[in-house]
Amino acid sequence: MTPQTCLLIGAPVDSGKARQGCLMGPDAYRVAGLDDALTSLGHTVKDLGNLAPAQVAPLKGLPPHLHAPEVTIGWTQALVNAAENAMARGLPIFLGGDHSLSLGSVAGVANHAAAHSRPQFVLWLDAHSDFHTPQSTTSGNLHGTPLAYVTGQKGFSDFPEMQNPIPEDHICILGLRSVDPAEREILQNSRIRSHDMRQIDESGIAKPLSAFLDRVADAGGMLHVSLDVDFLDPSFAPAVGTTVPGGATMREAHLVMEMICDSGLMTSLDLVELNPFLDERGRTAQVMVDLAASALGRRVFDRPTQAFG
Ligand code: EXY
Ligand code: MN
Ligand code: MN
Ligand code: MN
Repeated sequence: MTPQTCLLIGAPVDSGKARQGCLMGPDAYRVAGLDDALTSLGHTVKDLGNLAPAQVAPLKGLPPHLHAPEVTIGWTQALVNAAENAMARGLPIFLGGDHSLSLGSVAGVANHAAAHSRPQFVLWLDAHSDFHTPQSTTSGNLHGTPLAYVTGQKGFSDFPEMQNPIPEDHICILGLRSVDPAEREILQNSRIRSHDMRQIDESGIAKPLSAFLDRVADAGGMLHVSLDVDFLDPSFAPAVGTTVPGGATMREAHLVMEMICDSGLMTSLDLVELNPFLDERGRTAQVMVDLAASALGRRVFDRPTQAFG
């Protein structure tokens, strides 16, 4: 793995849902040793501290059931700027915070890619499709909306404009096992490559991932990886508010991250939805640090770099 300048960006976003706790996520990753784990792999690590949301005055006309929309909008503004700036300096790793941080992290990296005439791709590792709009969500939790926002779906008029929407066929979701009816309809009619746990059980996780990484490499693309704790099976990653049984095993997760590393394509990373309040002696934070390190070079044996594309 080519040594990188990894920029740790704390984004203690907790407005994407009602249950609080993700605000403690960034420091949990720091306590779990993310910096040292990456430094020991030969990377230069710069911890840029924690962001704060832009202040947004109460907005009229938003769907009344939305949870704390103005705060999430403020976070989105802060994260778009932070992501654009960070991409010019190295490989940003956004320390969540809940998945609504990805409204801004993905929008920002997409802006940077467009400014450099590079196509942006997104790998979404999640039990959920996060494809609601402010109108379709029944929970009112905006952490269930980032993929709809970044693909330019309608209904986000009060949010910062998604200037460079991600083409649907530039997105691959792995780990799905909880999709709401409103999301399922859109997903089935979209060009997003969605792979649920049944398909992964039937044909393995490497096959769809390898095909997607080939696609990114063929297009000379930049790859944003968004890792939600609930992609993993709750038996060893319980510290998340939206656990869904039947998640990826540690071996499947390691394989995904090591294939990402082999591809050399990852240019930015989200670590989201860790709620340390629900953790047992920090073990979920440790698992996420281990997986982040696996995407950046941690492994038992070096393999001949697999040619992608
Ligand atoms: N689809 C459900 C909702 O919209 O409330 C659950 C969303 C969970 C989102 C977490 C971040 O992945
Ligand atoms: Mn998610
Ligand atoms: Mn999820
Ligand atoms: Mn394209």
